[in-house]
Amino acid sequence: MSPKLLRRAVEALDTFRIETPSWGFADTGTRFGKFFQDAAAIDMGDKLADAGQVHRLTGCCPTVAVHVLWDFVAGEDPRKVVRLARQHGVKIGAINPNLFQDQCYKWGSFGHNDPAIRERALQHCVDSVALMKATGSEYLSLWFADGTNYPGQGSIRERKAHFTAGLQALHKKLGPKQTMLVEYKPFEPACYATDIADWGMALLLAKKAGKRAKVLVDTGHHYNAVNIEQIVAWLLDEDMLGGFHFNDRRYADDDLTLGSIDPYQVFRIFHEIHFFAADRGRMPKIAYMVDQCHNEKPKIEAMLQTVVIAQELYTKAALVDHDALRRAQAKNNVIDAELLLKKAFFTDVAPALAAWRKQGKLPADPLAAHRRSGYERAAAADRRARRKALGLTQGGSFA
Ligand code: PSV
Ligand code: MN
Repeated sequence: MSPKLLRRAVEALDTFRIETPSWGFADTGTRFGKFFQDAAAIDMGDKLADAGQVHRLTGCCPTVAVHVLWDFVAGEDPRKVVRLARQHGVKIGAINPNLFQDQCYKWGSFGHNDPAIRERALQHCVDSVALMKATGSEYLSLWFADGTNYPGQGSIRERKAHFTAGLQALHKKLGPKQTMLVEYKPFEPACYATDIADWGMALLLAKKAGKRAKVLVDTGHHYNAVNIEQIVAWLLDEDMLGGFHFNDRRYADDDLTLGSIDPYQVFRIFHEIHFFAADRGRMPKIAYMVDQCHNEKPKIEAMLQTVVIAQELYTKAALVDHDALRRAQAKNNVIDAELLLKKAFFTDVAPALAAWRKQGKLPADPLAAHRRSGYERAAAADRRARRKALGLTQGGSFA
């Protein structure tokens, strides 16, 4: 790697931060069941300790996304969680309200036909904005499970109107430094019509809600063959890309570790961001977050794998020669244009990562350092004993 490229790669690494999700450290499963892990987090203290371990080893995960109902105890001072995070060397990141778990949401939350339920959902989000203030979080991350299962079940236009009104009302509650992210997903749990099914719907609703609403792209929330980087480029161009939930999938929203199936797609997403930044002379503000379940892999190892591959792919994408790409595009030189992307994708960025880690006094290999540290063994022993004492059978967790 030439010194010039190395510098460029290290600069890219300097600016890249990715948020881990609290729920990625606890036991998760499929709708058919859960397989438990002894070292999985039981409570918020464990989740933050695990997130702290990931940040200590990688140096690029200073914040942790939290899910309101899973991570905060009702009636308890949220600053307790802030202090706990600080103890573990991390901060609270995106606040995720939960509008899908309670029985009242059987027919929807913001899209429900009963105004009382819509009001309740809105109030939960307003309470979540207060949590943002208490925890110093910048992002309110909204995902709605709302939708219908059968044709004719609900008025699609009426539900759209409810969403528009609800998001506008919520937007009014945001402070000047707070952003709300609107996530879309075409399927699950609704089997017929999800209310915010794709990026177009999310974009429209966010635009109608107000200036501080942006779209969140969860890479798993697309049908196979959808060109995600094109969506990213369009959202960037509209100044409407707020953040990502990164994961990989072979079929649907499989929540596999990032880049395990298609690293080139992640590279192409990052390329669109770097290319946009080069054209505009500024890097857009984007919340990079992980949203994964990794049911079979050890939780922290899976998170480390994802974070490291994200760093690698972000760095590779920063190495595309934009001037040469513009020239190739101007001449409709398809082969050279494509080869420029491939060249960057196949560049070995290990020397850049090594230099960046050395400069930050980080371990050269985060996964190996984690394995050597004995953290996993100690966590498993401690959590096994605590589960026993708490009467939690089979490694169950509170999340
Ligand atoms: C829904 O599938 C989703 O992607 C939303 O972001 C939720 O908050 C998260 O997963 C919960 O695991
Ligand atoms: Mn998500």
